[in-house]
Amino acid sequence: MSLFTSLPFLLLIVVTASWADKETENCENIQKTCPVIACGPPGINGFPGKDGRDGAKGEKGEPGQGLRGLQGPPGKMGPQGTPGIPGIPGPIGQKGDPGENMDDYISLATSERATLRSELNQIRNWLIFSLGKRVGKKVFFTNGKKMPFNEVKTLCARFQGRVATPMNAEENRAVKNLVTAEAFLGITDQETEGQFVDLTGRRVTYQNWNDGEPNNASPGEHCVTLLSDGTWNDIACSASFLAVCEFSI
Ligand code: FUC
Ligand code: CA
Repeated sequence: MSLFTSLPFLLLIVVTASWADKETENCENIQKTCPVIACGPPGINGFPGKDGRDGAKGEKGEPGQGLRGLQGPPGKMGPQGTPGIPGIPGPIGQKGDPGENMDDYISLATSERATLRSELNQIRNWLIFSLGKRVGKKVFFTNGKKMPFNEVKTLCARFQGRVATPMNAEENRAVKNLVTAEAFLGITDQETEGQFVDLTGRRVTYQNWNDGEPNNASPGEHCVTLLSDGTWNDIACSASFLAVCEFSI
């Protein structure tokens, strides 16, 4: 039992003893005044009384002498702070390399275009040399196939050309020199018998008929072929002859 907790108990003993002495004294005094009352031995001490009320709070004690505890883990990160004020502008940089001139691009593109045009011309010449005949801005080609007139029209159109239509003796000679068989020309009198027109509907100004032609032999001859000697004959459009196309260059 600590001194603090035993203090009330000791205090009680002292008070009780004091009280017992007073009783004895009183009794002796009474005995002196009253002979009838006899004095007995002092009674035994009573039980300790209840704990007293808590005393006033004491002064704060000195810091303890024990070992300091380990440092705890870091706390959670705090909220983001407000942005700082902008920094001062940096120094002016060094002068950059000179920009590429648009004129350089244009001259390069022009040069490349000229090269491509030259190469294209070369390829075209190879084609004409080996396969075609050229007269001015017109070139004639044949695929060597025979077919009815309408199929020749369709074939030439598919290749962005037209059925060969000689406009003069030179062109007529070019077609004659190209072919080795009778070939359709792009000339007909389908609209009006005897009026031969090209496939745009224009009356032809150059004609080179064989003797006795056109004779519109039965049952009707509304197309035209180039014969092996270069003269022309009117013939049925449903018959099959060589396909020759012309192209503008
Ligand atoms: C002549 C031509 C005809 C046909 C016939 C076989 O009469 O005029 O078009 O070619 O020959
Ligand atoms: Ca004929």
